[in-house]
Amino acid sequence: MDLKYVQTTCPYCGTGCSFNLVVKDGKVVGTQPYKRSPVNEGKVCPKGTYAHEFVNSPDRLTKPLIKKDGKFVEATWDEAYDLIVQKFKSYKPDEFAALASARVSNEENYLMMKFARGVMKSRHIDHCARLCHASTVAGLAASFGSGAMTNSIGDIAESKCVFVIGSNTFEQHPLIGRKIVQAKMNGAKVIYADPRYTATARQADLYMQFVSGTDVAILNGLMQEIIKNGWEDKEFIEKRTKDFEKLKEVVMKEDYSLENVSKISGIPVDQLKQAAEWLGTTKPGAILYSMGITQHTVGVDNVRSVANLQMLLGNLGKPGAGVNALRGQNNVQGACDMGALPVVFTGYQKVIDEAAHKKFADAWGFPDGICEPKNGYEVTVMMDVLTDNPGELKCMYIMGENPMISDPDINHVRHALESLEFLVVQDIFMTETAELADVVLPAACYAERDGTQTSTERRVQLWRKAQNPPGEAKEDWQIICELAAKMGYAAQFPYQNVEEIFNEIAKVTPSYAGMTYERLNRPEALHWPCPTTDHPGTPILHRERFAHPDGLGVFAPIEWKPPAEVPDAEYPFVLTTGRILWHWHTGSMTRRSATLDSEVPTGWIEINPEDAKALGIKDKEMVRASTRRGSIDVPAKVTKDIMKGVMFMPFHFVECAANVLTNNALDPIAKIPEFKACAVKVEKITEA
Ligand SMILES: Nc1nc2c(c(=O)[nH]1)N[C@H]1C(S)=C(S)[C@@H](COP(=O)(O)OP(=O)(O)OC[C@H]3O[C@@H](n4cnc5c(=O)[nH]c(N)nc54)[C@H](O)[C@@H]3O)O[C@H]1N2
Ligand SMILES: Nc1nc2c(c(=O)[nH]1)N[C@H]1C(S)=C(S)[C@@H](COP(=O)(O)OP(=O)(O)OC[C@H]3O[C@@H](n4cnc5c(=O)[nH]c(N)nc54)[C@H](O)[C@@H]3O)O[C@H]1N2
Ligand code: SF4
Ligand SMILES: [Mo]
Repeated sequence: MDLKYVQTTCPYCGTGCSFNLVVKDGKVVGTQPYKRSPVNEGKVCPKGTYAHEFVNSPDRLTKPLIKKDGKFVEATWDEAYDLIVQKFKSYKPDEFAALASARVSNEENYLMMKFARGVMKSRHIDHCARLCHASTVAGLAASFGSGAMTNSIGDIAESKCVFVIGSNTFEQHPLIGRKIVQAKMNGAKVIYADPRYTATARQADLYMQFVSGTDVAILNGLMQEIIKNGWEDKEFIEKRTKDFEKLKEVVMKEDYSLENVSKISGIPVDQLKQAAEWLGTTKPGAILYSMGITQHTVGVDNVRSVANLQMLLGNLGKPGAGVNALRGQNNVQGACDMGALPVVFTGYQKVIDEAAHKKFADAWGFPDGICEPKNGYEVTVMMDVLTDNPGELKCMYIMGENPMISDPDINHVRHALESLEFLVVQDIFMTETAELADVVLPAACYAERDGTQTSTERRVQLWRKAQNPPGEAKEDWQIICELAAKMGYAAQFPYQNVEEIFNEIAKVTPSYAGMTYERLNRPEALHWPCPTTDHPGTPILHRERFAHPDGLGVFAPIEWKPPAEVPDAEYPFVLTTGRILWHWHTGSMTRRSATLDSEVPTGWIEINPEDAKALGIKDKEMVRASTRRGSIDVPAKVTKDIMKGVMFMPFHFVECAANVLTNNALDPIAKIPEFKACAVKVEKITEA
């Protein structure tokens, strides 16, 4: 049999595993281990194993679609482009907004950013990092001067004390979970804090269960105990940081005594004591965190508290240590690096910085200039502007995002998107968001193109084309280039292939400046910053100094604040939401993957047995869950894994969509919504 093997990088999570795609008769038919990847050494999780299954789904979009009289009709590319160009040209710059995508390559995110700012001259570009690690990007930049994961994945195995908080690593980053096991086998202590007893909790030496939304209190309490025992790293604090006294003033308050923290969080005092002792006396220690920390109205506060703890312990700039913010999507790190954010160009060069603005305007050479040097709207703010300030935003171009399932308060999102005059959605499937579009453009998927993506550990790796796209679908970068040309900017988008785009990125982005496709084409690829073509890349950040101009890390005094919405008589429980091993976000890919879908065919709400008993609810019974935003019917899962008073829902399933319920209250700095805590009630469904 004639089989071809094409090595590529996994299109799901930010771990950045590699595998081979098996190609038969020009079609992808399977995956096979690629053993030389230093990230996953030939292992993959179930999503990687079945990453071929959605590729040739009969549901793939194959032709452009134009909505006529409320129905989609097939169109030629020229018809679709002509309509889009006519509409796009009719709007003022800031009436247009673009959403880039953590699912597509660096090259494509860069082009979308250039399209929004250069062709449309709009300030408004963002993507799903807003819903994800926006708190990290802002919080770590304030503490360390750089908003990225500080250490590398392999390095976690070197740690002597691994503290995982608000990350269900074994389900959401399984091949990073493997490094926690390796650390454990090397004698490390593993501490885990999460409102749910998850797959990750099973691996922990100490598991602390607590009420969602109490992280700052817990972290402050741990810091107080560490300082009381003299376990802080005095030399590190003295030489490498500033504002320690300000931190001390807050964390040493009686409010954060272990007794008080125990009352707020529900964690027994002896467990907090044990955690503080291990953290304080077992070095080096690594912290791993993800959405449990970031998705709050106090997301930035949470992140800064994590940074405070690691600076206090001197756990930065060395192997086995670090603040490891586990980035979610395959290329969310890259989409941020490429400037698909409303405040920065590539490499976090600020839009409002005149020199940076001039640099990009000059490099791109648009004869009629680019967007103003002003910050644009975040995706969550775009939705609010659409509903609250009609007529300000009129047109959106969404590439590879599905906000109708993934954004908070879906009824609000529907209202927002329906109030647009013109919406273009570019996806690989007809999603709930695409249903609302005026024009839908069919894109190629990861297996159908070359390009680069940047994993959570800042490792820039190659995708390699294994088959042709279905029907008339095109690669995202080609679509953007063709549209730009039709808009009159062919000269600014002259690329023949993705490598040429990458070379332009390297020219304007200091942290990618030393990278070329040739250098990336090896199993270990390169970690940014990689400033020159002879630079080996940087697996560990902040070794000698932090990225602030004075080189110092900054402690922040943070007080605990409760979530925006807390339980009351009407909505007596805390609802938290998240993911499961077998599914991916809005399900567009995993629910079209026969194996993954058959493992877990629908959603549920987790309820503690005591709460279920009080509500008269039995396991697997359909119940009605309601918040101030809406109501859904969903099967109950009665389980001791969830704490009394708290309920959990995965958000992958359209038929019981958690985001009908969630609160779109935002962190004031990061503008991330509070997916991880709102107030809910659950009732038995009584037949009318
Ligand atoms: N299988 C799978 N893997 C994925 C994804 C997926 O959809 N499916 N998505 C990817 C993406 S984009 C991301 S961002 C990552 C996310 O990865 P994770 O952050 O690990 O995933 P979540 O399930 O959102 O949340 C993690 C944990 O936070 C806990 N939690 C809830 N409330 C709180 C709280 O108040 N404080 C704390 N400390 N914890 C709390 C939840 O119980 C949950 O176990 O996963 C990536 N990997
Ligand atoms: N309640 C709740 N809601 C959440 C979260 C939570 O924890 N709780 N987490 C949030 C987080 S962290 C995230 S990252 C977001 C994710 O939110 P989204 O990014 O909206 O979710 P995805 O399902 O990953 O959507 C990606 C879209 O890209 C499409 N796609 C895939 N590959 C390609 C491609 O190559 N080209 C194009 N053009 N399209 C492609 C897919 O079909 C899909 O429609 O969800 C957020 N929403
Ligand atoms: S851990 Fe993440 S990158 Fe690795 S195979 Fe699984 S989904 Fe893909
Ligand atoms: Mo995410």
